[in-house]
Amino acid sequence: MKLLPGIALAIFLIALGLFIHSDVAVAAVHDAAIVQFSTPPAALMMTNGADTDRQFLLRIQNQSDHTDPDNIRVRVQATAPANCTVNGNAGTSIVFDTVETLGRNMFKIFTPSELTLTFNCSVVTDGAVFAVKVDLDHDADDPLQLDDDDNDPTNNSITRTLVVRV
Ligand SMILES: [Ca+2]
Ligand SMILES: [Ca+2]
Ligand SMILES: [Ca+2]
Repeated sequence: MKLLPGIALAIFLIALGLFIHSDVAVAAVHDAAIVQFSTPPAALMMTNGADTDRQFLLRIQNQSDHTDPDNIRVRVQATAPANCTVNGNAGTSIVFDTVETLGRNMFKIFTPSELTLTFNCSVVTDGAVFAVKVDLDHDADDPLQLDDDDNDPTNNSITRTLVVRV
């Protein structure tokens, strides 16, 4: 019977498929990553009450090992020192918030024109510090900085600081 080897092969392939889709298979790696967060020079020359714009460049990547795409929430949070604001907000505020859908190994670049922040101090204090923090949330389902879906959270968050100079 020439049919038998074909049937045997079909059974083998079905069994292989069941194995791959069973819990025996290695769990997928889920990894959203910040691969670049470029900042302007850390010194921020300011005068009382004047807006100072600075541009940032952010590059993220889906480094998961599974082929189905992931939603990745990208949030940028700024913290202004006393007497100062970022984009008009005092204290800590979210200044950028979006969700990107990325396939395996795909990058997304947020250009400086998308990530321009406006710094202002009514009273400029030499040495005052602004902080700008990026957080990624794999699956876009968790509160800020509380992502619980990523196998490598070390590359999901990064903070840059800018120091005010008079
Ligand atoms: Ca990650
Ligand atoms: Ca999440
Ligand atoms: Ca979650």
